[in-house]
Amino acid sequence: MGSGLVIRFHAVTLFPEMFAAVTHSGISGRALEAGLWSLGLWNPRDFTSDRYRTVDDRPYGGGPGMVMLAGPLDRALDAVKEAGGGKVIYLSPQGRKLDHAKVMELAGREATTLLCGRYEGVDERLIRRRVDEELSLGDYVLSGGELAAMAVIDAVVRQIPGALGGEQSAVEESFVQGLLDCPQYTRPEVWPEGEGEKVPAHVPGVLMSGHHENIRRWRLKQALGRTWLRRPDLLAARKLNDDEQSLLEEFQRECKENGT
Ligand code: 4GX
Repeated sequence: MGSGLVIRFHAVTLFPEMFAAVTHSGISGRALEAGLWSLGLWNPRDFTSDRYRTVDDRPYGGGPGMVMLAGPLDRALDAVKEAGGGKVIYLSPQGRKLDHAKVMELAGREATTLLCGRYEGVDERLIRRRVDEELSLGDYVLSGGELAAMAVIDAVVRQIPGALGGEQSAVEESFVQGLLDCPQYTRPEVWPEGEGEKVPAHVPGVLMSGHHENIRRWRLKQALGRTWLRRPDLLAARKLNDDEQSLLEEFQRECKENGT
């Protein structure tokens, strides 16, 4: 019986070795070792039968670059389907932009297949027949879908209960609350230290006070203020309670007073 919390990812990719970045390092690497998720890697080159193991060809109509052949990808996706691959997501700038809500949706699925394109993309007929969803990391061009697929994996895996160690919790993070994070500080308390001309900066006093309620309110105020300054679109999409509203107004008043 599955606990419902193990997520099976599959990636169809010409560069399976790139995925070591998520399987061998950091939070996702540890979560893989702990059995919280798995990754199946499928190379379309292994689904060719010609002597050159051809996976691409020149675009009809001319133009620069190469297009990935439908055939090898189709056979690779048949094999993934046989292994219970779930919905097929194609990473491309033509897709809907990935956001926290989509990450949570994927975290609720048992299996997801990530199709990684290289070159100028994939034959459109393969996309029409085999792709359920197209997702983009953002409005810029990567050299392939692999880095985008790994970003998806990383963002989803950290939502699996137990993936974040210790006291860390995915529900306390930025975007869950619909706000940017507050500033963070660590040692030393004054920095830089002993470098003559440079004016040293202090850690905000409230963080040194040990007054937990004041610290909580300062952090919330900073989060609200930074979201207002840098991502007004996020703030417009979020309701503020009375407490939050007055903290934001405090922040805005302080901005005016010190001219920032
Ligand atoms: N968010 N890339 C896809 C191949 C390609 C080229 C043209 C369709 C049309 C990307 C992104 C991204 C690079 C992945 C081009 N596909 N993926 N690849 N931005 O830039 O996800």
